[in-house]
Amino acid sequence: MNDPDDPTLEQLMARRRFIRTAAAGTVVSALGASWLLSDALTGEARAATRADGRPRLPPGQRALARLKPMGGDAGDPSPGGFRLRVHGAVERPFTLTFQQLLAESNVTLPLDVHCVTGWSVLGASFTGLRLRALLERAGLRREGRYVVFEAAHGYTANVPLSSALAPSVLVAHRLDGRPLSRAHGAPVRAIVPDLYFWKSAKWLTGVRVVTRDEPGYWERRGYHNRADPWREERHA
Ligand SMILES: Nc1nc2c(c(=O)[nH]1)N[C@H]1C(S)=C(S)[C@@H](COP(=O)(O)O)O[C@H]1N2
Ligand SMILES: [Mo]
Repeated sequence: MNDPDDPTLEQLMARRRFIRTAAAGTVVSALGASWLLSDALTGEARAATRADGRPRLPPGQRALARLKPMGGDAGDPSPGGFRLRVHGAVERPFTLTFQQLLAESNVTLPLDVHCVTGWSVLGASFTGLRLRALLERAGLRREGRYVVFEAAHGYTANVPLSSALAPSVLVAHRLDGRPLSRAHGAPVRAIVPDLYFWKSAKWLTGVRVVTRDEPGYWERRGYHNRADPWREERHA
């Protein structure tokens, strides 16, 4: 008998083949069972380790194949109406149009996102520019401590400057090669992959550097101020 915790090489190979096929969508469309894909992705993610040594899947999360639209008060999705203000504790505040943001976009990165409700998507492809580049262009003042993302209808999210400057933090306008859909924040959203997903403001209108912390929309409603998924900082 095979010990289920000690699979044979053939079983491992079969499992890998299954995951590949499932990830390609064939098993899912054939069976119409996305939970099967989620099980496979979750199993694979649990075994994986990030370059920084942390597990690929934070505790209490399961992997989904694609982002779930989580709602929110949508803003104007038209690129023509878009403006992004970079302001606050910076030397040279400025405003970008969508065309200017496109012109400065220079990265497409596979990023993992982790929703506090328990789902994660691993390696979603986001296109945009690094927040760090925008902040460098604006010139951070020494007293800056936090970034507040400002979004349509008053939604905000606060992120410590040290996290906001990470090279994986993006101002993004494409997901998996296509323009962001309205549900996912069109035309532009923030992506802060290493904090719970509520920090990733959709329908982004501003990036404000502040000298004192300003808890955002969810942080004022009982969610954790820091939101580290590996410490399960879900609620305050
Ligand atoms: N402007 C704005 N951004 C937001 C929200 C929101 O309500 N308004 N919800 C947040 C929450 S709670 C989550 S989990 C993610 C969901 O992003 P998604 O709908 O693209 O999956 O967006 C975050 N960004
Ligand atoms: Mo959320």
